[in-house]
Amino acid sequence: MAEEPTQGERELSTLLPPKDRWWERLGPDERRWLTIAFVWCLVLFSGMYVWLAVGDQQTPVESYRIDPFVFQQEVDAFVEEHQVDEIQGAAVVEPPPGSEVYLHANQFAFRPVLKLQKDETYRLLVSSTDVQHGLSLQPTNLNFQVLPGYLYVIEITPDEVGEFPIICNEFCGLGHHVMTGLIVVD
Ligand SMILES: [Cu+2]
Repeated sequence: MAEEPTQGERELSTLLPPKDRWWERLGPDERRWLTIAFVWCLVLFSGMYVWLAVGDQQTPVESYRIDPFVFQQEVDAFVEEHQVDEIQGAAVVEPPPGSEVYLHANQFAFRPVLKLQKDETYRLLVSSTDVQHGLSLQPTNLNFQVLPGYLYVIEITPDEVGEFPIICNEFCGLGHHVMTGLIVVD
């Protein structure tokens, strides 16, 4: 019969490292899958830099601080100067090609409706005058945060003719689900 370890021996055994190899070696399957997962991590990680260089998906955006009141006044002046039509109460604006165009996000619409020319580069000046909104241009995958107090200048060059709805993709209140806008490219 083995002797019971004494109290002293038992205490000492918790302070010393366990003897020999106490873990089990990875099996071949585990080793294979870990290798695959690790290599895949490296592929995805380097993919970020590859797409940055060749993906052509970085939209140039500048941002500035702006007083919401000033932005509202600039939008009003812009609409007054270039309005050409009206759709369901919303002003339709046709700014000169290559100019600065305003887009105002406000509960619960993006104003005005913009008529742009294909292959012309515009500076899209976007801001909000109440709460945070999300500008999502459909069906392209362009998404921007729109915060009050900040002016975002997004350089866009429409390369397709058509109607491009804008939807708000940041919950902004009870009317969020009806918050839309429109860009028409001729
Ligand atoms: Cu919203």
